[in-house]
Amino acid sequence: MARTIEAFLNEVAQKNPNEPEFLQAVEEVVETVWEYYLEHPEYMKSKILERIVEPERVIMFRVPWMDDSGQVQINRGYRVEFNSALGPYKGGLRFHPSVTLSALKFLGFEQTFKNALTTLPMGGGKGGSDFNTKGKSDNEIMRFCQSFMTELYRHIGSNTDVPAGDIGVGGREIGYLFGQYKRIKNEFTGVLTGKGVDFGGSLIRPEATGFGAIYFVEEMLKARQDSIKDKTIAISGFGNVAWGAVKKASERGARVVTLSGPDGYIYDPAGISGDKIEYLLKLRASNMDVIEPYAQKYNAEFYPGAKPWQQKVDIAIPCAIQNEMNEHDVAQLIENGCTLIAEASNMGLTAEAADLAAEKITFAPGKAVNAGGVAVSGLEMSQNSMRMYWPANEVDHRLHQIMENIHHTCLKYGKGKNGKINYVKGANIGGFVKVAEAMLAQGLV
Ligand code: 2IT
Repeated sequence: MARTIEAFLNEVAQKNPNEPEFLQAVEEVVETVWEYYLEHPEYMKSKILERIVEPERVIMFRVPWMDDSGQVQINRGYRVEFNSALGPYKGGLRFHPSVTLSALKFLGFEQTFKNALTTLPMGGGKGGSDFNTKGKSDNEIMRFCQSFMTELYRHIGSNTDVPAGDIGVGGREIGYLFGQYKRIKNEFTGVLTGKGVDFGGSLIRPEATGFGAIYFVEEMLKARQDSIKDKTIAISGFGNVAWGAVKKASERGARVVTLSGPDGYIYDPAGISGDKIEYLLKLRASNMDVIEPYAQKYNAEFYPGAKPWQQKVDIAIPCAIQNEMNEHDVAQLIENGCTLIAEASNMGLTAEAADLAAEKITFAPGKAVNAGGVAVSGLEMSQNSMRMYWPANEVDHRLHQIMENIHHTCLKYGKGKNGKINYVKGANIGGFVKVAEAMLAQGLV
């Protein structure tokens, strides 16, 4: 058995070459739970940590499809079934050119602890493809989704593995994936979440990740006798997470002044509210993956090739993709007076950036901040099992309670003697304990 954390991490690094994102995620978790691990000989004896970093199953497959000009295209599909100690594998599908085995292993690993934090019965998994939705027609996206599901269907099921959306996979893609699953299996079941509300989807699921992130930020502010009202916020991305976060933040009286895309970012000092928020949905549906049209339409400033972290704001909420904020960005935000960073993207901060933010200001990690999305997916699974729908206010109320609860868990395991809350430690230990206890009880499997 590895005796030191260095030896343990070295072994993981050797076993998983060329997987930098996965190792980054493992290091962050192991560094914060190591002490707790050493204090629990029963975990060590059963090699819980050694087992928890090994996915239960990895599926990789070919996804052939034909584009509109009749050319054959080949992508790679994946499903990483990471951990089923707490329930069926659960986590999104990401369609993005940056998708690799390393990226999906990091996401599946994070998902395991995030799902544990929600307290709902869900294991951890993640999947997707290096398919780039940018510039694709609706028909091409449909054919791709059908081909992807033609292989994936045999590995998933409402009690086995329940995928959902992530970057590049929204309501439209989930609809096509669901249709193909239903056709092949001749079964109408809750095998995917994020479905349209007419065929089993939950109200509030599209809003859930962003709403949950703002509910969590409100808890963080409350813990220091502050509130979100009148705060200026920088947000990155313009997809589903950013949309929900802007919507809830503006409803709560905060002013969101930035959004970003791969082309740069927009600065809208008047604040993004009302019609401007719904315009994001149109931008997303266009498949162009650019934010510049927002600046033209609403007369905002556009900064090509730059990141929104150069603006002066009170709060920053990265909502785009992993490692989108580095330590220079964090230093600049702090210099401009920012006092809180909440990661709504999964591992949105580099390891150095996260360390700096946690040391100097208030920082909370993605697995706590963005857990609202998968939490409402869990509620969608419950509604599907019961074959009924809950009204929006009921789902929203449950989401709010879950986010408050996750904040409590962070306090329980992360509050230091000096009163400072280490949210990374709190979230990691909180999630780890739940998964570890279940694994211990289920024997050597
Ligand atoms: O990263 C995430 O938590 C998600 N993409 C949502 C996963 C889900 O199953 O709803």
